[in-house]
Amino acid sequence: MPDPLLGTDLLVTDLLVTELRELARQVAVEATELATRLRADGLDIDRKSTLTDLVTNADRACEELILGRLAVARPDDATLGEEGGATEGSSGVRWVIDPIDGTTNFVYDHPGWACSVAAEVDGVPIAGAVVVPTLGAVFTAGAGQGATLGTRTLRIAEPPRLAEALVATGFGYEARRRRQQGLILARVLPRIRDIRRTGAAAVDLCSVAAGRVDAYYETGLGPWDLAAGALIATEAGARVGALDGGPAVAGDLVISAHPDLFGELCELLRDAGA
Ligand code: LIP
Repeated sequence: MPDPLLGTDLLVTDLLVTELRELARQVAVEATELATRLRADGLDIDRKSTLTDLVTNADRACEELILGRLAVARPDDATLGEEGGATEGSSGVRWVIDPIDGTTNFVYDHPGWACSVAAEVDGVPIAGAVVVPTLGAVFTAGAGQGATLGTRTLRIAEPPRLAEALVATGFGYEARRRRQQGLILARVLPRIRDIRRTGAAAVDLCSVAAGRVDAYYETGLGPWDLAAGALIATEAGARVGALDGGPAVAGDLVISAHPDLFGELCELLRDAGA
């Protein structure tokens, strides 16, 4: 039966969202526990798109663990993982997985790396979890269910003026993109309170949801960086979208802020050349 909300053949019920949200939380927690153990044993480190785009044996092992758990729990679902895990499915649900978001932080034992797991239907995240072990933080959200940090319900506060906003951002791995991002930042920085560069998009989006920053923007994210954190921020009352106000698109400029700050930040980013 088509679902009026998503127009799919899959009926997205609150029961289904609850099941997917808890499964996302469970596998993300397990993956961060595995990552922590593997780091203690010593990592094998490789590079991907550039000299600074790292991937480790822990990234691959955690994605394998998550895919294995999902295959048992929900064998008919599709999957898409950052480290190459992609499988077709027949259920209408696709899992979007970043086994370690913030791999550079993970390699350097720097706080702020996370496991991000989302379940989506027709490209729309309906359940997700972001687990940040170095902060002891477990963020989850379900479509229409709100967002939580542990047992705390998240609801973003009224925003400050843009000039007093604390804004998170990040940078790509490719030199020319980093130069462009730096030029934009140079024009943004004088017009806001300050920036925070965490090094993991999923954590930045959860920081918007938890009021740890007032806004976030970044270009060049993968779908796995975005899926769970965008749902958590949205369910906490933030807006997540593109510079033109449309839906966020992986790879393009993604912006998240309180709805009353979103437009002003987009205008500043346009002025800055984004
Ligand atoms: C990271 C993103 C982050 C970005 C980093 C890096 P990864 O993903 O989550 O927002 O600024 O440069 O791309 O590569 O650690 O999974």
